[in-house]
Amino acid sequence: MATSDELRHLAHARDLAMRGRGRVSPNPLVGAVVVRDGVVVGEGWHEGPGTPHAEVGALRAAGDGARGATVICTLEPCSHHGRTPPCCDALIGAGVSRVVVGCLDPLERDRAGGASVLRAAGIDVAVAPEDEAAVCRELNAPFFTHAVTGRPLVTLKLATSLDGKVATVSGETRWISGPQSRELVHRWRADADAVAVGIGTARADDPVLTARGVDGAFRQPLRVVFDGHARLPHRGALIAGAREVPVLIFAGEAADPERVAALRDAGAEVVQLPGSHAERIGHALDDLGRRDVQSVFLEGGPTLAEAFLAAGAVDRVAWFVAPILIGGAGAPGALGGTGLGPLAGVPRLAEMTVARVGDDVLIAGRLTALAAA
Ligand code: AOF
Ligand code: ZN
Repeated sequence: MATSDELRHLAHARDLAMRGRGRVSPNPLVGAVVVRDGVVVGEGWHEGPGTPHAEVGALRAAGDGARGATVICTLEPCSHHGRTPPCCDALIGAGVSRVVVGCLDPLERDRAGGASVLRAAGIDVAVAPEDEAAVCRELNAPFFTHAVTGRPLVTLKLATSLDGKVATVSGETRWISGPQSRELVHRWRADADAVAVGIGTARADDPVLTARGVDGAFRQPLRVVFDGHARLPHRGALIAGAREVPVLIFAGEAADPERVAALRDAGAEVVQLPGSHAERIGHALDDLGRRDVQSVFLEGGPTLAEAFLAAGAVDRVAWFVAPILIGGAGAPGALGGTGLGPLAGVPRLAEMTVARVGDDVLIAGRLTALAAA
């Protein structure tokens, strides 16, 4: 059993883990503290692939203070040689007497198992209670989703007027949500491994899809366009910067070979996928998962958003509602397509949260009973 003091240190270790935000993928965000006689003698967090793990950083900071101490870490210590040596060896070598683990690592199931290795070495190991473990897993929701399913976690972001529109009748889209919401969206882009849009939005808005105005170091997300017929304009903002921030286009097999070749010449990667629109979404997520893309931030438009929902491919929704009324039967709503089925079967948000962001309202939640399930 972890003590209440240890759980307090675990919360601090989660804060430390967040210092790696936006740059650790495909590794998890991890924080660790070394505590001796109730006093923190070392702190560590993971900075990114190839750099020391959080536990090793904390042990180094503690030096001799680690002998006989308790180490509290947000994720089960690793037992394997990856890009860096096993943390278990480091913990055993440092002579720690107790390790409190925030949550188990799904990847350790195929390894020796960090908790068992430590126990076998005579170290007392406690795993945090389920409610705390859930908070630790949430810190790395994309890492967990990818580890378990091989696919990225997909978050659908939408911004609509109060009457559910994403554009006026004349096609104006800028801006529906307010500046604070847009700032938050840039933070989320920086956190994501990939940002995706459909060809309709790419053509209508000519978006850049990079993260801008975000504090601290982060990596730009891969920019993904679902473009069945390879119609992305060569002179658009996405292609203009494709040699600096990569652009990946998912097209259908029937896309015009000349257009595909021209997009490749312009610096984009084009992957042609077989099957229907819905099947291609599944193939694209498999492809992204194989590239270690653990999170996709899906920014619309209405056709792609509905297709993802219809394919059961959305894990989370973040919906900004701005206090404006657009009106007009011809003004597009947030979701296009042919609809998500009878009311009894439509997707519904679970674990919903509602927050005020500037003048907007942000409704977020998880999708459980998916339409295609
Ligand atoms: C991290 N940082 O602080 C911890 C991790 O290739 P490697 O050696 O960096 O190993 C990566 C794996 O190690 C990762 O997938 C996770 O299972 C485990 N723990 N990883 O990057 C850390 N503690
Ligand atoms: Zn490790």
